[in-house]
Amino acid sequence: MKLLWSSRSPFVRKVMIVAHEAGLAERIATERVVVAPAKPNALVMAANPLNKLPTLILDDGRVLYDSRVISEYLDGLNPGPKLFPAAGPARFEALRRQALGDGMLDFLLLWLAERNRPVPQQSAELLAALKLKLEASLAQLEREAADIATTPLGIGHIAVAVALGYLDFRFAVENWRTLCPGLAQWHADFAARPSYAATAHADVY
Ligand SMILES: N[C@@H](CCC(=O)N[C@@H](CS)C(=O)NCC(=O)O)C(=O)O
Repeated sequence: MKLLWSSRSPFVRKVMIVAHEAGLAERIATERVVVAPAKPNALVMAANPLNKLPTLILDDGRVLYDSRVISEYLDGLNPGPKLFPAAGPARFEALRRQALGDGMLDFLLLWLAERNRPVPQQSAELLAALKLKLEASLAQLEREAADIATTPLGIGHIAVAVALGYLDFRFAVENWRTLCPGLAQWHADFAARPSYAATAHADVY
């Protein structure tokens, strides 16, 4: 299978961490592509009308997107311990935590795009709202840090770790560790996993 891939994309990192944790990374060929909302990439568009990474092209030509769908697909290929709990409260807690990590990435990408506009065109109102959402999300995660540290590894952990990794990559100035000491401790442990080290972001074009 082939993954349309970028070392700058946190959602790509998320599915690659899943692939490593599921023991499937070597079965995935990666093709580096550059995407931007205002510059549709013809190769990506041919497979995914949303022009988004990650996009996974299966060996029989079927295409899967987005990171949630690809992650659950890869998890299903792994006969070992599951990253998506099968049912019940554990499943919905993992899915909610995934939604929180993914949602943080959604607003961080919006924030990055806003920050990259010429200063006179930037919306101070939007930037303030994004900062408020970041602080609220981090406060929520800090309240959950003990539970995150003690529940079995799942897709929620991976999504949260990727969001924190993206803060380190693009928003280091926000200094999230000072707000979240408990979360920082858990993240340091998670960052020691080979899957996290193998998927580190890089600004390669
Ligand atoms: N909900 C999607 C979000 C994916 C996403 O926003 N990907 C970004 C790169 S990190 C992208 O492809 N942006 C290009 C565009 O929006 O045209 C997922 O979970 O995969």
